[in-house]
Amino acid sequence: MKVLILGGDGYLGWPTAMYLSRRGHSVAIMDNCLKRSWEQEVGVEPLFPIHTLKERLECWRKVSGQEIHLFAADLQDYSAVQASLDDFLPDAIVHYGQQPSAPYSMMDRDHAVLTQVNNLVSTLNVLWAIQTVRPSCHLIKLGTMGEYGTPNIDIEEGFIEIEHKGRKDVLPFPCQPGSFYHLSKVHDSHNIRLACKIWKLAATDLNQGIVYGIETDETKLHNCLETSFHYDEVFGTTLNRFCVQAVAGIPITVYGKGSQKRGFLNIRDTLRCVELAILNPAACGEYRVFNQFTEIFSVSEVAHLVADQARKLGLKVRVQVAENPRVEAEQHYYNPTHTKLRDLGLQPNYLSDVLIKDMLRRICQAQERIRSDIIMPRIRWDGRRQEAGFTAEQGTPAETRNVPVG
Ligand code: USQ
Repeated sequence: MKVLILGGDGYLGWPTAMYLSRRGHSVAIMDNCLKRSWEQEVGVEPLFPIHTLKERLECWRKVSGQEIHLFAADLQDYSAVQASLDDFLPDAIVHYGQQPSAPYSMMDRDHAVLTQVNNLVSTLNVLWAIQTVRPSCHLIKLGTMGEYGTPNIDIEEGFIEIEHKGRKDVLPFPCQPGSFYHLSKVHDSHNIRLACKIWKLAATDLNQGIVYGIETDETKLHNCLETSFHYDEVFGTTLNRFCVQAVAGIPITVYGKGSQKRGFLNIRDTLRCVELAILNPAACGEYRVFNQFTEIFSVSEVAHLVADQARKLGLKVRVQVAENPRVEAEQHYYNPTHTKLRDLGLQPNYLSDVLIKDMLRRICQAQERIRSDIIMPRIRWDGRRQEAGFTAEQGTPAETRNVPVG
């Protein structure tokens, strides 16, 4: 199949491109490396050095013998999007090409606006380009479990049957997202659903949980193929951040009570879920939603799972409750359905002690690159300035960092 990956330079987009290329699909990437400029803007960088996209593609050609074509285009540039689709004529588009960070979207007005304009315009451009150039193309859009928020009822996969005043209907599941980033994904979902209805497009919205992991079978083939693993407060997410904190000797930052529950999945399962969606496309005119995660943990459970394994490696580690920079429910009911990808054949790679230990060992190899100044949270959801301060202590200086044994 011909698959176009939007945002193919990112943490998930790049491994997905290689994974599909290795399985015989004809793969192209569209990316203008905007994410790298956002990283520079906020002064952060991935833990492992990341090569330029051109170098990555060249390395992939040498290592695998496969070609991944690059469209170096901005998704906000409609004529470039349309021209790329016209040139490549994809059977499926996997859309990761968005501003992916909730904290970034909450920094201030400008970042909230940038996030929503960038994310909404990119998706609208993709929808219009599909409708104009390639209406048979299946859109696979990365949404988020954060679209639903944390309601006091079970979360369904996209839709819920409601009985109201004696009448019944199946309606989109109510969304109560907690950041301008998560809200951008809700707006996207509405736009995609409308496009499927009026233009008979086919789309799958993958409402993904928190992804963890450093490696896939393809990133391991050469150090030039590694993916951009973040641990900073802006682009890093829970489990990945906690592993780096454990190695750096910085107390693991559990925000608030730590009873916030979320769906998690291994980066390898993200690739498999996307593949399953591609191989089992939505029908013409169908908008469907899959909840894409494999396990539920509270933030505090994740912190302790990481701390236990870190201690077994001889690392000195402490789990510390930090003042919560976010405005979110810290104690809540959470029982989302997630059967559709399992029904298509997903066999999850569950979080294991071995996997956490492997992550910690791998991070230890890059210990000297860990910057403790980019870990502690400064972006507040309540709009107050960062000077208001947080109670968790700052990281230890480099010379007193953790030294692993074994
Ligand atoms: N948290 C901590 N300590 C930290 C970082 C986060 O306790 O050092 C807590 C947060 O307060 C929150 C939870 O962990 O309750 C999740 O935060 P996160 O930063 O791991 O993830 P989030 O900002 O929600 O967003 C991430 C991805 C996003 C994806 C989403 C799935 O960046 O792209 O859509 O996870 S979900 O969380 O299910 O909405």
